[in-house]
Amino acid sequence: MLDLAASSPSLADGRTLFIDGVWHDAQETYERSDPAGLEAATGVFAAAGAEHVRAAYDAAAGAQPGWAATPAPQRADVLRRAADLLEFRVDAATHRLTADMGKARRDARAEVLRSAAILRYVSGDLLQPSGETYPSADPSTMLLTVEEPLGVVCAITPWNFPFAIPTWKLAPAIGFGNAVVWKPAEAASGSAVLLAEVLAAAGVPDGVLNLVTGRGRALSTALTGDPRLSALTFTGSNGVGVALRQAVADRNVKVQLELGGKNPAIVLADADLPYAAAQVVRGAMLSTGQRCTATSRVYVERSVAAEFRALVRETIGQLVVGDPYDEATDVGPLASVQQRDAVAEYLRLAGEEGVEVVTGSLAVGDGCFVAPTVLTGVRSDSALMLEEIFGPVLVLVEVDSYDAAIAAANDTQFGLSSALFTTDLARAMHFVRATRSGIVHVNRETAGVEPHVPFGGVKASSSMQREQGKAGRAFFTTTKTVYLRTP
Ligand code: UN1
Repeated sequence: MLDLAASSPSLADGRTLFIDGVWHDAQETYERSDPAGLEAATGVFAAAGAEHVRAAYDAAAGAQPGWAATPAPQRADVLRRAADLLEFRVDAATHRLTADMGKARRDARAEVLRSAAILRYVSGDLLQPSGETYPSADPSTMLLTVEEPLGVVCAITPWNFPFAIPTWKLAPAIGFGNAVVWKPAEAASGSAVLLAEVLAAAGVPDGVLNLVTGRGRALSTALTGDPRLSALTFTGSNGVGVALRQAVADRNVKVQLELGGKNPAIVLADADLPYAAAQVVRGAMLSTGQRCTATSRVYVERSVAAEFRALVRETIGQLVVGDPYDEATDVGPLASVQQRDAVAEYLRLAGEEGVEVVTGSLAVGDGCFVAPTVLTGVRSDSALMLEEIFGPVLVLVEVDSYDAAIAAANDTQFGLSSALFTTDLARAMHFVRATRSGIVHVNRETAGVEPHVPFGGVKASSSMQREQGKAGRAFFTTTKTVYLRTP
């Protein structure tokens, strides 16, 4: 187990590479500042080079066989201890998460606790049945399957869920006996250091988890090119995801990509409108809209559109936007200056296209703050309607019928999550079948997931290798078929 006193990471001097159980610095560093007040520095991080990535693969490849041979109940204990430790450090982790990318404190805390729940789920799953037995055509043969780890896994994780997404990749990857090389997004670096510290202190052996902080673009060849790589798991943009897949396409590397979304909600005239408005606003605006599951289009039946608009405006008016460290805040800043600029570009386009602002503003606020904004009168071929904005921006569309709504909702390159608000059971059942998305909610917001069920999308949203639950287990393992008999 790591001796924390002798070797602890430091955000002050950039000792943030965790390789083979030791914290290292690097010649190059990068600094991060607090998106809530850009002048405040939050840490200095080591910018790993290709040599660090190679050392991480060396460590992972060396440690993996011993870890795979460790009995599953023992691996389960390590993950359960990590859950306990993370809960014990929930305040520090929450603070780190907010400092990294500005998530409002309540949501940040809930995310840290979600990570603990994921660790506990995987810990429990490790004691569930593994493999199957089958009847054989040969009466002397026993025919069975055993589940085996893949080997060395590379995890590349985004900044929008600095704890939850890495945990739902690392927990099953490590739990089922793989070793990991982990590259988190720069804007999640502080949280990554804390999570790695927790996993090490819980007893993940040296070399089984290796953290390389740094700049993605500079490291991608080293991360994807290593011949010891067995599986690649990535959550982030479509552009990067597709490039990563191409980088490993001529080798047998298992690939799991969770990419963008443009998630629709449909509100029918028979829905509970105040409830629907509250759910749609949550789905669109919490986490400042920076979720691939965020609601970004809402289709409302014309007969209730005026009432629904008024309810949405009123609900958004009640959101507390501001200091993410304040327990009362609902919506914090965007995660970084780059993210603010990307969202500002869509707002500029909205101005150029002359769309109507239902509530909010087309101007960015101070620093990384953008007001929760609802637009209407957007053309169906506008980038605002087609592309993932990843900010607190919702497009509202009036439709004549349920049929028109579902056709429009499905008319997108993405297919992650979708929602229908209705009290008509027949419509709800139709929607569950007809919506083209990996996740469907009836009378619930599009965002939010539970750790024990599969997560992922269809079409451009995913490589269709689901994460979490049994699907996560299936991704991080492979099956060996055993024909067993005596001579
Ligand atoms: C959630 O909705 O709580 O990057 C999780 C994302 C998704 C996770 C969403 N992969 O936003």
